Amino acid sequence: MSLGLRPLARVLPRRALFPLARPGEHGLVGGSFGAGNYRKCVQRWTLPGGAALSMGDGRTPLLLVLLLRLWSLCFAYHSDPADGTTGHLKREHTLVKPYQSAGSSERALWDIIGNTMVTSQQVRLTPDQQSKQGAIWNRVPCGLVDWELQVQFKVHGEGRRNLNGDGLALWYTRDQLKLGPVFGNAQNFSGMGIFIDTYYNEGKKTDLQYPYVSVMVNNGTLHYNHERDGRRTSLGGCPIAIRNVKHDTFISIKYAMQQVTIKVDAEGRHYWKDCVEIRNIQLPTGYHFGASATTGDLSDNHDIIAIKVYELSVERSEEERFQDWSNVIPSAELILEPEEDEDAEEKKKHQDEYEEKIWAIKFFCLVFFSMLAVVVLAVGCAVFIIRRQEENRKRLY
Ligand SMILES: [Ca+2]
Repeated sequence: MSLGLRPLARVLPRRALFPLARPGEHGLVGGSFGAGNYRKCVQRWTLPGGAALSMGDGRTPLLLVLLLRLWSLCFAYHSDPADGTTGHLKREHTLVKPYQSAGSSERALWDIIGNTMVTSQQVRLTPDQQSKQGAIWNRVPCGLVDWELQVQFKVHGEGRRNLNGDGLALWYTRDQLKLGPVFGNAQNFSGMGIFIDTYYNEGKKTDLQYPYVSVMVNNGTLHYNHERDGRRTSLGGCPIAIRNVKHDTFISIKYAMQQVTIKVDAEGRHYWKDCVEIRNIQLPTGYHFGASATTGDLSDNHDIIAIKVYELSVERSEEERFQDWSNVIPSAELILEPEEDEDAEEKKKHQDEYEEKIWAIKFFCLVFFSMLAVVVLAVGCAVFIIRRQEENRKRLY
């Protein structure tokens, strides 16, 4: 058996291979086999760059049998319903070059706020400058029950490694166009945020590698703690090396059958890599997709190159198909650390700061009064000596 570099298209539908073969067009539209399963299966049998393994000429029947067998194994292995069966691009939720759908006109599909700038090459959420924040929001509410959000982006800047910040966030939320401290969006949001955090605020207290992707689902009651990188409210995530790389980064967020599946292509190899899967997440229809970013003392350019949303078709029961999903309250299985712990830590921090200040005041008082005593003593001695000298002088006369 010889291993040659031949495309799988000989035995598989051309349409199915297209997602991997076209740079920048990851997982576009699946055929009857399903985009997700196709992608996984093709990945297992492709080399970097999209070349596939096959077994030479003149043995097509055997080749067919083996490949079909492998194909069936692949399907059996990836039978997770959350992968969906088809994916259809939804143009009303799509943002691509030259971004004619973004702006303030009545026909625009995307609104921009804050320091966001739209050029022909990217939507720059923030420039590489301190204290900036901006966002872009899809005006059209999403009526899809099962969907996939794919975002192509780039994070780059002049700052040295670990001297950059703060990152960007991708959103599926009820409210939009509100600037705030959560990567440029408002606190206590309702919906889901995917944070691509490029600076570790917790410092040495964290064992995570940054930049780090994390997921948060909120019903409006949770508070994102920026100082702790939102660890208390994070549902999971993965590290992702994205900053100052030559190629663009891709992230796929699938929401299907109440499961969120995140995959990333951060190495420029047109290859999805698993990041995290989180089950039992409830999200309603009718929310908005968006992206936001922020900078603080440290900064970066946070650029969105493209946003694409696909409708996923999954097997659902008759009841589910006619269910109204718009009233679902966002929820997830989040095991919160006791609030008191965070408060206690905060109180201890304040107590330590208070004690440090008191000690500094005491030290200052001690030094000041010591010096004052020395001066008074010196003056007293001087006066005493001068008087003695004067008395001696009078006695001599
Ligand atoms: Ca952070």
